Amino acid sequence: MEEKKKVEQNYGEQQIQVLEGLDPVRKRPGMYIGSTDLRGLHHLVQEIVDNSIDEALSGYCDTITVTVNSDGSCTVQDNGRGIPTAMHHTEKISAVEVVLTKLHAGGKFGGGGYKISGGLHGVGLSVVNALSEWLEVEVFQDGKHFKQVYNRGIPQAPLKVIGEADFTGTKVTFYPDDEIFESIVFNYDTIKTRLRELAYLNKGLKIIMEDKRAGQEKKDTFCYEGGIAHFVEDLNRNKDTLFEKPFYFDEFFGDNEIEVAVQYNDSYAENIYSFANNINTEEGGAHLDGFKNSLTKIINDAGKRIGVLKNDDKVSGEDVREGISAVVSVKLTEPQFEGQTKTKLGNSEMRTLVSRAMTEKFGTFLEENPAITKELLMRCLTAQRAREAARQARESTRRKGALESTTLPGKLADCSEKNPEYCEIYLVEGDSAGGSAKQGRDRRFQAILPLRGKILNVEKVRVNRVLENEEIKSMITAFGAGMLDDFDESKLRYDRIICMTDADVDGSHIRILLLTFFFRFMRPLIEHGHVYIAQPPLYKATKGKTEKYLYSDKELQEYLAEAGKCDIQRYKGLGEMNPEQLWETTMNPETRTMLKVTMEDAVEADSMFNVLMGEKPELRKAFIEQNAKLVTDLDV
Ligand code: 28F
Repeated sequence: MEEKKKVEQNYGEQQIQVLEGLDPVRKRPGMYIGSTDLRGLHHLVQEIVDNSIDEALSGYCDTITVTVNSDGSCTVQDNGRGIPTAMHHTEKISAVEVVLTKLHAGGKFGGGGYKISGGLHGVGLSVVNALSEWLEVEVFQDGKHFKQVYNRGIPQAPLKVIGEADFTGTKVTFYPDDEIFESIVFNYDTIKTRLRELAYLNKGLKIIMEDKRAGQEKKDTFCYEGGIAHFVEDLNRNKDTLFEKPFYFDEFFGDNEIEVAVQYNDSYAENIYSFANNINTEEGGAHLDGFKNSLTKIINDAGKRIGVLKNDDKVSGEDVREGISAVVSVKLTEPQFEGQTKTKLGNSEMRTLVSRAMTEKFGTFLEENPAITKELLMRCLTAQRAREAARQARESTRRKGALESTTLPGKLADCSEKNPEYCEIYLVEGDSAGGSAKQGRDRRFQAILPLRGKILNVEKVRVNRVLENEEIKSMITAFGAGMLDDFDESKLRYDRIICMTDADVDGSHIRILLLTFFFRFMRPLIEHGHVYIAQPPLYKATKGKTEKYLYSDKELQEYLAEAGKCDIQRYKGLGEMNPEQLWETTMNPETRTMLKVTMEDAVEADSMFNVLMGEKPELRKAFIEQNAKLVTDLDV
């Protein structure tokens, strides 16, 4: 145990600190990977990819490939140096085996080794090994091809040379243990989203992802020479922007790297993502504070300089961030992660460093671009005025009690049950379907709120306009939980909010507008799984006395193949169903199918909302046609 740390340029095998075996991981998987649901499953991939990323951060690897194989296993390969293969001097096993069978083995915890490392997950290969039915590790090093196989963390033989190699790297293939995980089916898009993000965050790194499972073969390659500047361009990809190319810098202070990209767009939303050592610091921290503080200061200083701000005039942080898309990414040797979810960067020196870099670079950028500076300040002043108007609007609505649950909207048909846990509310497109739903429902626990026509696109207007909208007001009142900063989930009057719209393009559009509204104004609703999408049938097949409802074209084909010629009615809208039919097909909890709306992560969701809501109709159309992205878990 007692090993002296040697200061070396490279790892020697002796730098591994041997801790304990893998039993604890199998006993308490949650402690190591958070959970054993789909999130935990994908964590395994993340763990392995993290190792490759570490190798890339050290400058030895420029390509990572992730493959979901046809047998459902997953392979990650990099072209780094390969895990050291030599014998470990005390353990009498190869260094590879130490890394794969000992908890905490490796430099991340030893203080030596890699300069920069994620460190949040950090537990690495051995944890994945422990939680895999089988795992194969291959190392390509010194002209040789090494391989070793494990079952549930137990080596089946020592590391062996099985051939030659004219390249270097590490390859890990694993099959998750179905005794541990609820599901062992990888989701391509979940992995892809994270890999794309990693490619943005590590400019020049090439990440290839491939799905080889039968019927869903696909391949994506991510490599961004522009790094997070490209990230910001993509966040703004279908919006008008204030400057043509994102403002961007990449600065080193000793071992610390600070990268910032900023570009304003024509929306009113604030989209700033911060990362430390490739980890999304959702709770922010010193680097984000440094960025925000300096941004406000630099813009105020510039305003004074060009004479737009006089005397004590000032624009606030919120004003300068209206319409901003920005990414702040720092890499540092000893990150301190704090906060509830350990996603808040604690290293206070980062506040000063980011601030200093910003003042120098963004300050200069504004000095060199007077036209942009002027426009930016004009926007900030408009934002300031609008914010004041919005505040007044909010206050007056609040005073009038319009947003309080005491005055429920007239068109709401509420349920009789008062315990929110049992209650659900259907948001129904159109008055006629609303009428059917009111008659068909179980009024004890189902409330109906009919919505007329198009819902306001909340991305395009400021908050005071949002609050003037009747449909939105009635939703806020009916839900009873307020919105934005005042949103209080504990006051929610319904556990389930169910969007019931027609199965046509208009219906999809309304649904998306609703989801955008929830996303922007009541995000916890989506985060905590309160939002659902009703699934009305598309067809009714009648043959003699039997009637069958069919929910997709596929079901229709299958039914026709079986039942032969029968009478098919196609439902164009909910309004075509009578109350009993609507209950039977779509609202009866015993028989209905609903889709639960979840969010993979804020980045993905937000860029999607941009696609949906931006100016480019072709993107929106493509989305509406696919439509399924937002809607992942099938909940019957
Ligand atoms: C598919 C997953 O795991 N790649 C890795 C390396 C490279 C080194 C290393 C890894 C040695 C003693 C910890 C090589 N040469 N991909 C990966 N590539 N680990 S994992 O060293 C691990 C340390 O304990 C490596 C010189 N230094 C480091």
